[in-house]
Amino acid sequence: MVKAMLGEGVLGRAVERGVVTVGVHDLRDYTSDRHRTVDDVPYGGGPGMVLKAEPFVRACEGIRRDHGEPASVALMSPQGRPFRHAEAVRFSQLRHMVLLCGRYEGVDERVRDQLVTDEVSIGDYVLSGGELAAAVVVEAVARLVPGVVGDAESVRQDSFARGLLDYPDYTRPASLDGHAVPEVLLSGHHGAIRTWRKRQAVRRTRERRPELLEHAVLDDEERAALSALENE
Ligand code: 6GU
Repeated sequence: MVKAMLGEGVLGRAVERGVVTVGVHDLRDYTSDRHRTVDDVPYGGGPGMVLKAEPFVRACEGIRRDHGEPASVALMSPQGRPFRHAEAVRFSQLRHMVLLCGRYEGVDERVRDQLVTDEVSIGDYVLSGGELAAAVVVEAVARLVPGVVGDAESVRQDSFARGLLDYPDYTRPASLDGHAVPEVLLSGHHGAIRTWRKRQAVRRTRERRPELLEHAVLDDEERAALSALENE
């Protein structure tokens, strides 16, 4: 599933071009029993199964041997620190990192003690497995690696890079079932368009994610737009 996802789209093309490399490893390949067992019952009892530490340890040994010491070993888990743009930037600057996917109800704590340098959550909800979360992190991090996205300017303009939500976009037709595109976008007046977009971005952010404005770096026009909204 993870291999299929990472082979698609912007990331898949970047991998084909050799700009980034992604390896996917199956924990079962790092077991030594006939049934390739990756989980076991929890010591002390209780519901559910716990992922064994050994397959993680052996997998990391193999990865270290083949690719050298990773700059981060991140465990995907709902107990982790929230994954945000700042973490994506930090990870994008590492030469090599490992993402460990937890599954079932838990992971033997010695995985954290012996291997993990970062524990990462993609949001306040529970996924049965960390695989989708890992794919989310890989996608978000890879976008920030130079050369992965063709247009570097579009990455710089991305909403969380600036700390504001995006302004609304429109494309043809100019009128759809009586719903017109805002006049200013058809005006050809680039200054007026830029000002309108900044106002829209500030308005949306204030309405939907006001907490983002505490850390957003605003230019003069954006600050003016925000004061205008606050005086409405
Ligand atoms: Cl990283 N893993 C799992 N299993 N569930 C999650 C998560 C990660 N982030 C939010 N929920």
